[in-house]
Order: sequence, then structure tokens, then C-alpha cells
Amino acid sequence: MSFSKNFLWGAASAAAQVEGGWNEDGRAPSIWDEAPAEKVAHGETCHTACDVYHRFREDVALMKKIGLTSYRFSVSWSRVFTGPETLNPAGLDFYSDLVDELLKAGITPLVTLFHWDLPVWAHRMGGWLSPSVREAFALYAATLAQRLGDRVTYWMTFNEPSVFVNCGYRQATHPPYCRDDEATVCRISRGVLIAHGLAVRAIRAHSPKEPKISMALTGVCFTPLSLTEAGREEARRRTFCGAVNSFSWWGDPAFLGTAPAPLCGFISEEDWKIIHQPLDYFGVNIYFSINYRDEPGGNPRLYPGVPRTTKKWPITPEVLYWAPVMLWERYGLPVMVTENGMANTDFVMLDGKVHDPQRSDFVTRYLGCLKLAAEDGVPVLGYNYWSLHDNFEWSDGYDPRFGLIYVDYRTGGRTLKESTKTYAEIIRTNGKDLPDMRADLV
Ligand code: GBH
Repeated sequence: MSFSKNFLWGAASAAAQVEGGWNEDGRAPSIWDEAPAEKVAHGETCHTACDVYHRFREDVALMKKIGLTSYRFSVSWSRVFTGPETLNPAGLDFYSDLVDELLKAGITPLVTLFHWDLPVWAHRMGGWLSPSVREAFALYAATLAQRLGDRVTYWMTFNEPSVFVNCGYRQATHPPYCRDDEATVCRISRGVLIAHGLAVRAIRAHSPKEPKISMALTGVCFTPLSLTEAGREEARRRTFCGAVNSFSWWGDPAFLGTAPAPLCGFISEEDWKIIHQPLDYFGVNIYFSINYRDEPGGNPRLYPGVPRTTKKWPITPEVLYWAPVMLWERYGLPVMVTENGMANTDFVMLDGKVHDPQRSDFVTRYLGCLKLAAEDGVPVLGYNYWSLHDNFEWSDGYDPRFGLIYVDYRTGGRTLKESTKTYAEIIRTNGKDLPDMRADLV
């Protein structure tokens, strides 16, 4: 068994990173719109970004040209609700039009409800600690399900809570730039998990057709150093260690109804009834494995001079085998790769093209490993390259270029990078000719 016949070959994005149109048609600001200049590289803002708000039809045409069969995007909560109960119909229309445009092009929409862009109004109400904010999130989820649920099947409640909680409330590198103590971090995590559970219920209650719901989680991923059971067990033990930035801090409560020790004490019997909802698949954002770098000798795979992307992330294709394998073993649900990709030093070269052979090679190797996971029996639903476009990379501003599509931010002009030919060919052949990466798994 390799990739299924209806495998989703996609690309991903997030509202704050691509949309722009930050104050148009009644949209309210998110905490990212108000990030102070000194907190983002070169003082850049996400106010215009890739201008997808105006250019989405052109972008869907480009997706179709590449041959994508899915597109993962997030909805900007503050575009749709300008207060806890104040609907902005124009905001909702934008997403309805986007979904229609995708379906016309034969592309399956995958919708994320929250990709870090908390409305300023929700932050002022107390953020995820506030029961009223969580109720507002449930209303937002219900509203989207009602309006889009006739055409959208795949939903994700939260994108990477480990990252926005760590960066926003622990390390103060993302808005709202807090350095909360560990107990507060546990209470915020509980709040996010309750909001997740309420949203899952709301989507199920209000979708006109049967939805498939998940989260898009990430975590530090350790991969085995040997194929022995001991090697595998060691990787599992470290990957699911129960730290805030691990899969298990979020995945265990939402998918299994259990919690790592420090978090457990903050969750009551009543909370569990909300948090632990049935889910349909496991969405995973995965870029690299970090392995045993804290140990004497470290991981031989992270040797000095190991290939790294322009974000300095090591290139470790085997993670796209091991993460799905370990997540399937632990959570027992089909896996959807909701993000994977690399930042590269991309620019328009003298011949007018963006030559990015590093990305072609990256995608080929990583997908070669994902294919082995499918061959070994993991139900893999799809792969969504991060990202469709170059975009606003949070506090790094516009420097890192992750896209399949190059964006000239001076004009908004788009250029398909050369690697899209490689990806297009992989899609066309449903991964049939990907290299055998078996020897590279450990
Ligand atoms: C994602 O974050 C975001 O969802 C997306 O918005 C962003 O633009 C994209 O990736 C590119 O940065 O560092 O040891 O914890 C990814 C953040 C980085 C979190 C890698 C997990 C893994 C190992 N991830 N990290 S470690």
C-alpha cells in the first residue's frame, strides 16, 4: 500500500500571514496587527502581507496550475466577529467565496479556526482564561460550520497551541508578549483545550453534513537511532514526554482524555467531558526531528555542517516517517500532514525564474519517507506543503521564504518557483516514482 487514490496533495497558509486587508470591510484587529515595530524584524507588519484578501482568485488559479488537490487556510476570527457576538457578514462572505473558488478548481478546503491571530477584543476580555472568550469561540465555530459546512468537510480547531502558548505566554516572543508562571501556563492550556472541545461540539452540531475534525499539532519529535524495539521505545518516551511543547501536552487531553502530570491537576471531571471529544484524524505540522542533541555524543544525524534551511532548521527527512508512525501508534487515527516545508534563499534570478533546487530535493526526500509510513500501514490522508506563498513569518517578518509561490511584496506579484514542477510531477504520479528512503530511516 502506498498513497491512497484520493490522497490530498496540498499547500497550507494562515490568515494573518497572507491575507492583508487588515482593516477592510469591517474587520477588527488581531493581536498580530498591533505587534509593536521593535518586536518584528525590520519593523514589518502583517497589514498587507500577500494581499490574498484581494488576490485569492488569482491564487486559486495558481494552485490549480500546480495541480494541488487541497488547500489548508485559516479563518481570521476578527474578520468574522468584531466582538464576542458581533457578526461581520462581509468577513464571512470572504471565506464563503474562497471556498467556492477552491471547489470550482477541484481543490478540497481544509479549514483552521485559530492560527494565532487572537482578536484584540478577545485578548482584552482575558484571552483563553476567560469563559466568555471560550463561549465566543464556540459561537464562531458554530457560525462557520453553519455557513461553510455544506461545502467544507475537514476542520482543525487550533494550530499549534504549543507554539502560541510557549511564544505568547511563556517566552514573550509573540503577542501578547507575556511571561506567565507555570501555573498560569497550565490554566491557559486548560482554557485552550476547553475552547477546542466546545468548538468540536459546535461544528458537529451545526454542520449540514458529517464533518471531520482535528487540531494541527506540533511537538518536539525524537526519532529512533536504531530500528530495535528499544530504539523505538526511547524515541516514543522522549517525543511524548509531556512538556508544554510536546505532542502529548495537547494530544493526550484532546485525543485520549488523559493529561501529563503538571497539567492534570488543573482539569476537573466536568472539564474532561468538554475537552475529550471524538476526533476524526490527527493533523500534524512537522519540519524536523531534534533528537538527542542534549546528550554526550548527540545524534549522529545532527553532525556539524548538517544541511540546514535558511531558518537554520536541520533537514531530517526521516521525521516524515517517524512522526506519522508514532502518532498512529499512540492516537490510532489517520494522520494528515497539515504542514511541512522549508525556508530557502529564494529570489528572482537573471533569467526571471526562481530556481530553488533545494526545495525540490527537500520535498522529494521528505515525501519519500512519508510514502514508507503509508507502505508500513499508517493511514495517511494528505500532505500540505508549508506554504503556498512566501508570507509573513511572524516575528521574522518577510525574510524567510517558505512558499511554492514567490511573492514580490512591493507589487504583490507572484512567480511560481521552479520546485513547483517537481511537486506537480509528484502529484501527477501520486508519488509513484519517489525514491526509496528505507536506508535513511535511522
Ligand atoms: C509553523 O510553526 C506555523 O504553524 C506557521 O505559521 C509558520 O509560518 C511555519 O511553521 C514556519 O515557521 O523547535 O525543537 O520545538 C512551526 C514552529 C518549529 C514548532 C519547529 C516545532 C520543532 C522542534 N515549529 N519546532 S523544536
